[in-house]
Amino acid sequence: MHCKCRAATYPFSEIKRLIFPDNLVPWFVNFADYKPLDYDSKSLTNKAWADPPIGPSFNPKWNELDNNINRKSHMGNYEIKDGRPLNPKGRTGLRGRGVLGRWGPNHAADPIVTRWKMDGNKQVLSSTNKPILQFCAIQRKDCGQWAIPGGMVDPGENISQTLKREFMEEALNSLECSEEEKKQNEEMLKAFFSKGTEIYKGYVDDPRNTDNAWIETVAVNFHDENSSLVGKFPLKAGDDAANVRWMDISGDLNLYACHLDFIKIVTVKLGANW
Ligand code: RP5
Ligand code: MG
Ligand code: MG
Repeated sequence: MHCKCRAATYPFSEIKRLIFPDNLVPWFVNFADYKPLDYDSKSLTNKAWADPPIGPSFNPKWNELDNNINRKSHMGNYEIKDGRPLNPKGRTGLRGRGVLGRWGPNHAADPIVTRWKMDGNKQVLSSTNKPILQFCAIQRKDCGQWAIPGGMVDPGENISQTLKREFMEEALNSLECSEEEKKQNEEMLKAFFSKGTEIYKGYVDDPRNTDNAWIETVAVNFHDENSSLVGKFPLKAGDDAANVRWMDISGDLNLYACHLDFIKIVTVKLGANW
């Protein structure tokens, strides 16, 4: 859960992370030669959703709700060193924020929308004799990997709003459909998104994480048992999703960040094939 964020090259850049052995990840282990690059993407400049650089004029309330920005970590209080929050999972080989807007935790939400693979009845995989579960998967525009249609929590938004908004934007293309269509979808999905099961809350092993900025998420499963609700919706990719489809779940899927870990928890809960 802390290795994709230590890959050699930082996403969308030529920036090279420092590569070092796993035993030197924890901050409490002395690593005198640890001198990683310090990188803030130019894409952060003057963006309303991004913090300013660390400096005398920037005094956020670390580990608290800072106005409408949630700077608390799901993993408890993070340390501050040289004025910067420290990644609670340890060293990543790169200082700064990379492309992440917030110093410290960047809060996301991940809607894991599932249905059974059906051919009249639940399809069972003969080798495991377990029913095949499908989840609504999107292909990310930024890296082409398949993923859960998750997204960042907007300032002042609560998690359940983010879960539904991101699903609608990325899997139903709500940003481009008519107001009428959007209202219909909202109505139909209201009941479905009001009953979810929290699957995971905490750190995400995201390739964009750094020593001073990282992604945390709340992953919630919304299951359509007889495909009578969202299971029969026409999916349409939108926003930062290039494609969308119902994907059969199995242990050998190659998904973005640590999304497969979250999906596995759902298969265990629902007794589905893995
Ligand atoms: C992942 O990035 C989270 O699990 C979530 O799926 C996603 C949020 O970032 P964007 O999709 O907004 O880039 O770490
Ligand atoms: Mg999004
Ligand atoms: Mg997203």
